[in-house]
Amino acid sequence: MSTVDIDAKIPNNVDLAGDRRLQRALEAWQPKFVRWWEDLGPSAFKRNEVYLRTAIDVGRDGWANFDHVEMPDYRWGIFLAEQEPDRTIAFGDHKGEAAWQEVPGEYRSDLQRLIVVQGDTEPASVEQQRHLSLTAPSLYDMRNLFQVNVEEGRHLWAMVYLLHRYFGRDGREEADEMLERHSGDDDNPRILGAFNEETPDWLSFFMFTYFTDRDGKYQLASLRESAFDPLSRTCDFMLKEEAHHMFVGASGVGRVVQRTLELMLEHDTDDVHPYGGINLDLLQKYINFHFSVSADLFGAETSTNAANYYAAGIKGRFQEEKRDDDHQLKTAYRNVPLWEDGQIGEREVTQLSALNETLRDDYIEDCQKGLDRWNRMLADAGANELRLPHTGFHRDVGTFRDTHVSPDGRAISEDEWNANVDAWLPTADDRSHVQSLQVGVNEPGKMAGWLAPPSRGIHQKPIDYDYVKV
Ligand code: BYC
Ligand code: FE
Ligand code: FE
Repeated sequence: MSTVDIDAKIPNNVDLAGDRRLQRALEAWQPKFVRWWEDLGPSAFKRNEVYLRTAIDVGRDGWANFDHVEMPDYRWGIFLAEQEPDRTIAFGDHKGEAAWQEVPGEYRSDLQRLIVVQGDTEPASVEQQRHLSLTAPSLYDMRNLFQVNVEEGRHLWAMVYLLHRYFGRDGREEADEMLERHSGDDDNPRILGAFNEETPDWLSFFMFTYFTDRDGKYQLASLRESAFDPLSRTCDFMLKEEAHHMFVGASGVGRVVQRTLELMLEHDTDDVHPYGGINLDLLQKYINFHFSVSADLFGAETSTNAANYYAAGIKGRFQEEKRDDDHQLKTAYRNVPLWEDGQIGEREVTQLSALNETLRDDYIEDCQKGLDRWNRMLADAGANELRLPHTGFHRDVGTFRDTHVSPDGRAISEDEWNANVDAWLPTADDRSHVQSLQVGVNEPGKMAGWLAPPSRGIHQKPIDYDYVKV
């Protein structure tokens, strides 16, 4: 059992006190993080008391504490899941060997790169969401936003710990650069595309937590399989926190669907914009946008990077150990989409080279579950269903880059694209309608008119609890 040092300057269960050099280095990074949070973290309600969950342990019974805290006093800590004794590598060329407690020299740069890419997304999302507290649809929602933000901050700590502990001077430099790149910055942007988009309103926030945090879930689950045990253990624990981020997205979009249906019924119309609601076709456009941008995060359909990571044992598949195959994938095949001569086709490749596509498939299946739930509400009301667009739609990475594919999966001409794009992706008018609904509602229990209240509160508290003391 690792012991938790909860009162340390940096709460941790990695025995920081036993490694003075590392402790000093991380304590020197801490004020830079705090300054970054002050400058680019939440821009309003910065010092209000928020009812937050704080990770304090990793055990099965009770890993979190709920209490009102001012966010700058949140205890960002370093927590790795318990070490599994005698853990062996589940896949790749080193399958069956003992998991690594240190970084093998030959995989050092690949591992560092994966950790940097993962780490970079965490503060990026906080930057993207920094102004949303001004327009929270309720105190319940504002609290959820802040919960997501502080935990993304902790996820940055998780990666920075690995960089400092295992990657020496290069790692320390990378840790500093995490706070120097900024979302949307022309000169020094975040690494992955979706993390440079804006999250300007709460509908975007719910879509982001539904679709983009879900990429996080799938990437973390693949990294949890890693032969590099400290990475595996840190991702394992991050996934616990991640579940709430998924919930915020799924329940948030669900509440919008519910409210839209109420308004449609009440006013006997599909056009609820005059009544302060969000039309289903606008919701569909937001889904099209956020799904396609998030699908890009999985990389190209075939990838030598991904094949190398897998063969090396540093990044596996979703639920690697539950799969019934050789866990090498060099002689197993699958089809991947291929754009060829203006048509959507397929080609057969080794599963090893198609790992990004396989993870994207798993992700898409998971995305569909929320739509199925929302569609049950819509079907009950006799309304049209919401759909995930075809994977080729509006893609910027992989075979569909620079092509035109309709949401229903037809290869189309540029003219057809231009004639329809306003019906498929949010327009400036759509965004300004959503913007017009963004009003901060800061009275306990009160909700903005464009979404339904949640079905229950957080941690058994009532919906009208003072989740943020204003
Ligand atoms: N934007 O070989 P390919 C989260 C680059 S989200 C820009 O297919 P690979 C969170 C790629 O780097 C989870 N560039 O790529 C969510 C490569 O460049 P080089 C984040 C892109 O390496 C919400 C080239 O294109 N974690 O936690 O197989 C809130 C060829 O591509 C993009 C991870 O991503 C893009 N979208 O796969 C908070 C896990 N896609 O080598 C947090 C770690 C590809 O030619 N990262 N490129 O220069 C990885 O596993 C891989 O880096 C990727 C890319 C899956 C992202
Ligand atoms: Fe995260
Ligand atoms: Fe997240």
